Amino acid sequence: MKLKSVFQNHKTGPIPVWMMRQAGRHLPEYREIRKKNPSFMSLCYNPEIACEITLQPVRRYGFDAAILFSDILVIPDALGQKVNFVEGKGIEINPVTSGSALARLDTHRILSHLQPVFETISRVRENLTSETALIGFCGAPWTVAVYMTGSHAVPHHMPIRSWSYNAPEDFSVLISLLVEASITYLDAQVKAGADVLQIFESWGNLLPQKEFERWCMEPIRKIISALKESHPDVPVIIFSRGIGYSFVKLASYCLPDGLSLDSSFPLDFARKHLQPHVVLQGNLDPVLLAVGGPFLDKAVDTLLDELGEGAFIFNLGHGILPQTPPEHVAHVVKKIRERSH
Ligand code: 1CP
Repeated sequence: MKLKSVFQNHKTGPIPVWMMRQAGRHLPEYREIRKKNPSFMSLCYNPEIACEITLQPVRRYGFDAAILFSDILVIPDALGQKVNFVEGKGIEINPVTSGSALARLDTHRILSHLQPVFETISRVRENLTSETALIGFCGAPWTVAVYMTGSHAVPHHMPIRSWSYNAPEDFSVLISLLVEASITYLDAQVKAGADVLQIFESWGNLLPQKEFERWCMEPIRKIISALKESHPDVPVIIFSRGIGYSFVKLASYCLPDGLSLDSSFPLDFARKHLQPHVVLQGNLDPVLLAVGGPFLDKAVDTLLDELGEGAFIFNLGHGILPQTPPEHVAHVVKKIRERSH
């Protein structure tokens, strides 16, 4: 398995490629399924359809990894906080913003509620060749909490920011609960057949350093160290965006096997200071992938020149944009295959 061997050997070879949010809205075959299924959450809980959607980009592009079709918000949903995706509006969630509201969350339902997701993983694994990795995932506790508190749509993300400053002890109960839920969830994903795990800390950029350490780094460290005890051979990648040099601390404190860099991260620094210690993934600008043309080719070349000699997985700096023409994706995959075999 090309993608796993990058972690095992930590050396050059053919560069594996996959793309964040590869299974979803940029693909006409996904949009076709979505038209017939108005509820996004029920797609996540339908193993037959979720398996098909997971396989679609692998079939079309020959990626080296499939990423489970699901969402980071199945965790709040499993905890009993109803989550809805409303077309044109985004995420609707009944927010939790105080210690007393936490009593409404039920941590005992994680495994039973998410059974269909584990079933999807087993089905996907059965349908992939041994060459293709299956990536399981969850949101990091802070990022999931941003949505649980309804802060994603509020200026300055005030609900979560003020709760975590005003009542850190109360807020830490929510974070601890999410640490435990994430460990249970990821452990079950591995048992169902996930080969690699990725933790998405999409909102770590909101925090000053001390708060980043407390609410992002510490919880992620706990999750990774628990998983390493039961699954030492399953690589864990952390995706974070907009955190700059905090990536260095994140890597040395949380000990992930891989770091997924956002598009703003300087490649020369990454090569010199991160790549000797950890597999790097990223970080093509998703906007450039949507735009296409000679600048896209140039950026792919630069990325391969800078990071392609070390332990590297080609990816984007964030998810594929829905308007991305599939031909641009196919073109980039072809280019990488030509340069690295
Ligand atoms: O309308 C639709 O069809 C739903 C669109 C969609 C899809 C296809 C959402 C809603 N989620 C997903 C799938 C998804 N989400 C996957 C699996 C498929 C794949 O990656 O190919 C994964 C890994 C995610 C992860 C996810 N969901 C993150 C972390 C990564 C990131 O992009 O930063 C986050 C923050 C979410 C929340 C989410 N899910 C969906 C939306 C619209 C959002 C909000 C994003 C935002 O805050 O802007």
